Amino acid sequence: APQPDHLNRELLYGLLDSYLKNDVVSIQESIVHHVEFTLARSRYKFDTREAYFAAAHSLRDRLIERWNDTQAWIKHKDPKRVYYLSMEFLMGRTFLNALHNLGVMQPYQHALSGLGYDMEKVQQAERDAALGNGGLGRLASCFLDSMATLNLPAWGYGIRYEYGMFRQVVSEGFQKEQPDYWLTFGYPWEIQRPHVAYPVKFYGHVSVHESQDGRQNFVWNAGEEVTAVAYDNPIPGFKTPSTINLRLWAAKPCQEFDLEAFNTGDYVSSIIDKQKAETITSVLYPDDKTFEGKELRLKQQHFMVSATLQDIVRRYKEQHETFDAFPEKVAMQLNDTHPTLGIPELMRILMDENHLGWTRSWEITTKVFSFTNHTVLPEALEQWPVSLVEKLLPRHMQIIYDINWRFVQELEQNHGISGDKLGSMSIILDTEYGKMVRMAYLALVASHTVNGVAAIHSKLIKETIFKEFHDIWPEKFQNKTNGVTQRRWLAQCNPPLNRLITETLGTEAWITHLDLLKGLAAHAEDETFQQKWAEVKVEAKAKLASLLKDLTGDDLNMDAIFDVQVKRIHEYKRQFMNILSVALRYDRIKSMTEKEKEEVVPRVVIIGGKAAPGYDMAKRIIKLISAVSETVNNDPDVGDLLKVYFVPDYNVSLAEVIVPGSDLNQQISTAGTEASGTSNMKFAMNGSLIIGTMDGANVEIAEEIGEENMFIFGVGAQEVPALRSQREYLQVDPQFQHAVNLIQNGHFGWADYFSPLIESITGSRDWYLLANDFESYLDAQERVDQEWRDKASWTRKSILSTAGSGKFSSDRTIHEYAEDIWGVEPLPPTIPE
Ligand code: C3B
Repeated sequence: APQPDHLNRELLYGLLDSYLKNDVVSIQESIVHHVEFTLARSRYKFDTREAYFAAAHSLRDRLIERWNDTQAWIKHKDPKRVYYLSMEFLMGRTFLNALHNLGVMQPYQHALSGLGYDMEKVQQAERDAALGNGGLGRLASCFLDSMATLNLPAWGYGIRYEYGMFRQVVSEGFQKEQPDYWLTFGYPWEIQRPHVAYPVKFYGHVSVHESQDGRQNFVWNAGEEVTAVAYDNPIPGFKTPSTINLRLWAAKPCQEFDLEAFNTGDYVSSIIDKQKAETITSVLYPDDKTFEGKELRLKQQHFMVSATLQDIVRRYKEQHETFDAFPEKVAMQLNDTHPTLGIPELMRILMDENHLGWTRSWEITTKVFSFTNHTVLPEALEQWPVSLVEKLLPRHMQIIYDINWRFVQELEQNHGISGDKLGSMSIILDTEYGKMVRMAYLALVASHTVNGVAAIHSKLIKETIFKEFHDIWPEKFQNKTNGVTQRRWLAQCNPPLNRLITETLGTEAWITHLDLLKGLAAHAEDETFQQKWAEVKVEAKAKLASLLKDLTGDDLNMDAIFDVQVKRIHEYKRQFMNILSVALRYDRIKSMTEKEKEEVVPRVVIIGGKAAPGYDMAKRIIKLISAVSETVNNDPDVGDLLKVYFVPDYNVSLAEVIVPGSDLNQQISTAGTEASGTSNMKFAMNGSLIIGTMDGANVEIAEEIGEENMFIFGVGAQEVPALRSQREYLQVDPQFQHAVNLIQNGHFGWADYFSPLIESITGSRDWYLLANDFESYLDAQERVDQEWRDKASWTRKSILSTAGSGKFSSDRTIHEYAEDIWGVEPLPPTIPE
């Protein structure tokens, strides 16, 4: 880029010598300035959405100055940096989070109300950035918040999808998917960087050239080239000026490549042809844990890691002459296997573009990557056909073969492994449909560390899917129990509880040191405190009730237990078991006398979540929930003793209302199937009691808050394999059979449509063991009702849930990653406030 002839430093520093002011008038000035000059609306007339955009731009200015200084400071200090590579970031809204983290909530509130705008409504004008499916993507976003707050020199890298997670519309009980074009009105939180752009190649062939020193040089002659353009999203830490970066890549047509094509006469077709490049980043794949071997998805993965690695290597080379220090300056975390192509890509960059030999390149590569596994479900494990990888990325396929060849040699020579076992550990799997690349094995071989996401899950991966690897490399395996950011999931989404906790502990230090919540336990028995706690819960319930009123027109019974299960719809998560028990509860109420009904504990059952568009069973489960809801909610015999709602389009912003407003939450996966779960942590923090199995992080939550303060039921993970093999001989519980009969007999209509569901839990087909766990589930539900009758006891448990949730801060998780895996240290920026 052209440089200025003469840089007048003194003048430049003088012009921008301090941070933007955060008094109410300065903020109002900046908002009105953006109304006039950024939005080009009249400052005398702008609506709530325009107020949001102007306020967002004003806040963005404040983020940018912190971002600039943080990045300059990190560059100056040149510490080891960590890069979090993820195909998903489920960010949700940014405005409120940035206000809180920058500590400017109050002045902005006053500034807006002074101008005539209500903060609550302004904030509602923001659309969610939903560039993720569920747990895995939301975890990545919580991690960014923690990395910034802990002052880590960290960046996130991902894709700027133009269509995020689809919008779910439920019509007549059926899920319909609608596109989420979230960028229509622009996204004020991103900064486009047209000059940060890299070519990304696809297809073509590899040629070999002999260099003068007799070395073979591999040259990839690509068949297609697109440009990756950076969009930066500043991520502010809480109570620190540290503002890190989430760099998302968008695909653009490449300008220089193949200019010849333009000169063949068909200029217009050439342009149109190039425009297709943009489709690479157009849409997020909405599959939650089912691997779909689509070529476009593989393109997305390579596109993301190729741009990212070019960026990381360029940044490193700006400050270093050789690659010697690369492993001391760079750590890369692979969020599941989705970015695993980064491994052969780094090898290619080091060998083919920087002329390092295989040995040096491999030594460097294996020191920088680490990888997280998020599921043991076999259908989720990525296996790409060799034929496809070879076609799309011919050079990478060669490198993967080479990696595998050396790995197999090592197994034979150093570990005495041969025969079938060699084949079972090979990165390349031979199947009847041809050869496949097992991405998890590639990631394992090249990473210095692999981790699971909760203690039970980390144990399981060592015993099952990665057993043979654990046998030879036990030291590679670690556990990093997930966490969530208490800033978003408690401090921001539940202001009344935030105030009560701060007032009780006498400090708001818990917002960065969540362990301090255990100080609440001392007040759990205190009646006046219990009273306050219950009032705060009622406030949060009222917000949830008003959301449901808007959706359905119904007024909720505020004395009812608000019983919530919100998460992606999946057979292993067993929403089906939940609705079966609801059907039974309904049937019981129906047969009661008026006198008996007086004893019933009222419930509002709330279920929400999206089904992958191609997941037929999950879609039928949604229809079943809707059918039960329809029958129950319109039955005058039931009144407000039982209501069932399916909340459409469950997303981050809805969760921020639903989680605080719940009394009870369901975490009822078959033991051994849910790697961790993270909503369980959010609910616990907000004083919602868990009914759940000993699965995922529930196990550690029980350790922290006490099993007696939860409603634990069901078989343990160790029993599951044996029970599965005996399914056909199971003596089915009569209540289970009765619930099944109700559905089968058309009590809720649609009997034929539900029959595949019924079949899926019958006899030997019942993979997720609904029949086995049902009796104990009902029993736990009975305990819930009993407990609710004793208000003081329930509230005590609610307090102890929050008090025991300190471990589940993503600050704790990130601290452990930084120490045990990345070897990066906090670098607090010294910026004048
Ligand atoms: C999820 C798992 O299903 C959850 O148990 C876990 O808490 C989160 O990841 C975060 O670790 N997961 C997901 O959302 N998508 C996948 N493809 C695999 C796991």
